[in-house]
Amino acid sequence: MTEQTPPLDKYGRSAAGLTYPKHPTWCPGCGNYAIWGAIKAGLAGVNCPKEKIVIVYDVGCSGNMADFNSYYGLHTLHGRALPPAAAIKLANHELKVLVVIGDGGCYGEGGTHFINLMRGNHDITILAHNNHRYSLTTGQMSPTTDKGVKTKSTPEGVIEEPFNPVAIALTNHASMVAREFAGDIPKLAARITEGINHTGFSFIDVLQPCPVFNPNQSYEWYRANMIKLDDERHLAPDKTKAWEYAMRTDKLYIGLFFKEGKPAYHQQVSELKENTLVSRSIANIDISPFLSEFE
Ligand SMILES: Cc1ncc(C[n+]2csc(CCOP(=O)(O)OP(=O)(O)O)c2C)c(N)n1
Ligand code: SF4
Repeated sequence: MTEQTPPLDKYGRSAAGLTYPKHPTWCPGCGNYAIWGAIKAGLAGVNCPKEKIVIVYDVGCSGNMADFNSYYGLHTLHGRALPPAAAIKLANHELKVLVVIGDGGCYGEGGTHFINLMRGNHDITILAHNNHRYSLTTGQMSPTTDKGVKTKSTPEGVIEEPFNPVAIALTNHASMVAREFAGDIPKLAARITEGINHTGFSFIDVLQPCPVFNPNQSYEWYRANMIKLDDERHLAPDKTKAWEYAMRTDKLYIGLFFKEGKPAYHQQVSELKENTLVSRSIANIDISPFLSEFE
């Protein structure tokens, strides 16, 4: 979709206060640039008209991508991107729905949504930008920050054990589970395409450098500490091997951990078998009996 630029003042601002042209506001070296590129490439690889794709953004540095994409989208509250994403899919199951969310929003504030939507195999794709920090709010610990790490909010080091997103996703029946690295754009783009094309809950935990608030986990650090999984070995519906690699702490394993075919949530709702909810007329629905209950 081509976006029309409105009349601008001498500072490049529109009457609505928006600045044009719109450039990313991320810090130099931020992993979000690479993930942004991978999303654009990955969605271009999906065999679906652009207007049938919706991106739901959480709040965070990652979610600020809402300002730079020309897809239909919804910028939600922190930790709350997943329920509207599932609702959009149920309202119009002809749409492809991608969620852009940080590790804080997905595994912290939105952790219960994450766990429970997986159980229903809702047909949405989750891209969790995992920089191991709450970065928009200047670098507090997040659920994935390693034990002992000193951050702004943990001056004596993190006390908790880290949240294990891949193991949690495997345990809670996600039908596609992967971890990828922001530093490999072609691989990440291909995984995003695969996730969107997969029918059911597809989850991609993306290792994302944040050079400002997590300088130790740099692009170089990740390259030295990652091992690529052999995709074919993990396509079997037997989860035992996937769990084994998800639980290992010697290295960070990346690639496809698990994938299985099973009906998605909307495919099991009889009401949705014929057509989409949005295609139905509401002209003759009388809601006054329901409203009268509140009088
Ligand atoms: C319910 C709620 N809690 C906290 C905040 C404040 N807040 C906004 S963004 C943010 C951190 C975002 O971290 P993350 O989700 O990891 O995304 P990142 O900025 O790292 O991409 C926080 C704590 C909020 N807006 N709403
Ligand atoms: S604070 Fe970190 S995550 Fe946020 S834009 Fe800067 S480098 Fe990226």
